Amino acid sequence: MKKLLLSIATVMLFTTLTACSSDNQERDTDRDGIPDRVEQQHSNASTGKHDSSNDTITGYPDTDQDGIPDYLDRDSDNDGISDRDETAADDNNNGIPNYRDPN
Ligand SMILES: [Ca+2]
Ligand SMILES: [Ca+2]
Ligand SMILES: [Ca+2]
Ligand SMILES: [Ca+2]
Repeated sequence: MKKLLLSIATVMLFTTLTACSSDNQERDTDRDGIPDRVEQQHSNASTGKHDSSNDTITGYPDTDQDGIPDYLDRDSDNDGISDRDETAADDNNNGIPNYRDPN
């Protein structure tokens, strides 16, 4: 429950911060270099790996299921490497962008 409240607080904080931003075109709330519009989309649906429980409070993908959606999570796959360093490229061509692919 604490975790959920923390997540809600985080989302509210970011929502407030982004509301002050005038750049709605290429918003990057967590400033990891990957636009929100990319992180808010589910990856290749056929993998079925992302947000399979669909229980995130925002409905956005939460790859590591820590309660923080990818677009607010600086390490979306929780492999210890920041999204900024991993980027949205797909080095191993498995249909999952690097920032969501802990392998
Ligand atoms: Ca981002
Ligand atoms: Ca997460
Ligand atoms: Ca992220
Ligand atoms: Ca990562």
